[in-house]
Amino acid sequence: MKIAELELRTINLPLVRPFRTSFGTQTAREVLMLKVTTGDGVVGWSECVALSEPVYSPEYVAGCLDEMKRFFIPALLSAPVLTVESVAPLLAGFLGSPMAKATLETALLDAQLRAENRSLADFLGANKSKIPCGVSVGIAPSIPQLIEEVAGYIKDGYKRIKLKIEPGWDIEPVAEVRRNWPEIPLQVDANQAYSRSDGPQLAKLDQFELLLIEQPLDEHDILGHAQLARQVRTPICLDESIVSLRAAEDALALKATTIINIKPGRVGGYLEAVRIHDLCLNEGIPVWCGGMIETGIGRAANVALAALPGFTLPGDTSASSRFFLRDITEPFVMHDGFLDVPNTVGIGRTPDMEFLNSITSYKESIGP
Ligand code: NPG
Repeated sequence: MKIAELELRTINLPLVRPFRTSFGTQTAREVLMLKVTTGDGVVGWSECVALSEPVYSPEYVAGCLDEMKRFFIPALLSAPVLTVESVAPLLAGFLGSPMAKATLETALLDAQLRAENRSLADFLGANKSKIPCGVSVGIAPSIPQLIEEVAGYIKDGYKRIKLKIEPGWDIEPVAEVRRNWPEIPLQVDANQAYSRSDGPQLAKLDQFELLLIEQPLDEHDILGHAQLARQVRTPICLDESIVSLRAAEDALALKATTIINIKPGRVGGYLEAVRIHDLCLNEGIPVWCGGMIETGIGRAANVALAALPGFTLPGDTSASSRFFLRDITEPFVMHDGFLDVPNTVGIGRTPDMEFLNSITSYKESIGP
């Protein structure tokens, strides 16, 4: 594949309601978007899942933009042969930055699949035409407000609720949600907010029959998660810690996790995401697809991934309306708690250019 042009842009989309987690409150989503045009004139799109600030992971929008322009794009443009499979090896000498690297690989993948007239779902090995949806619920200003928000999502049809927790906002909100909905599949996400000594506190969650506790401890604390897993009955699920296939292998071997949240951006792209899926399928480890408040571009690709056979738990693959009044693509609309897996070419979505241009804060084209 030859690249004729790469276009980078940042956009700003307001959220329908503030989204509070243990790492801060998001009121709008700044997204770094990439459009690639091949020598044959085929266009591919992707988005970078990094946030504006390095609070979820070390990556952030302006940093990703700089690395892409300074190092990654020149390396790809000067490669004698460029394929989707060669992106990761070509960039391997630059350390870290899986989200920026995934952005480049995914736009090329979209373009390549469009050229081959093939869908991403088919390419990845999906075996479902629709996927059940979960929803992630932020830390609320009060318990009654939390219950009201959750009630809305249950009415919308969501099949699983994930509550964000942190020290001081854990047992009580979980107990209240469980009391109101005794049967709903429920899980919690701490985004690294607890420490090794919090085992007894987290064990109090066992009474609520949760599906899992996600990333309670620091992303580097694999040993701590393994120790915690012996103190709580609820399964531990790692998110931030799983940055590669190797990280997944290590965490499983050390019994630090028994369920894995797969986010393609966090692991360097869809090819690595499928490798982690395959490993987990082989080892009988359930996986689910995480979300990073993606627009329809990133969501489309995640929905295709979530249709692979090992994704046996509902993901954070909510409808466009969960976060946005207006999405930049044809919106993802839930029917009876399910989203249809795109089955047209590439990722199956393209941006509405007029709307995209109207929310663009920066744009730059780079050619060979
Ligand atoms: O449904 O897109 C979604 C959001 C799900 O809670 C969610 N994501 O820690 O997993 C997370 C969290 C997140 C959001 C992380 C934005 C990073 C950025």
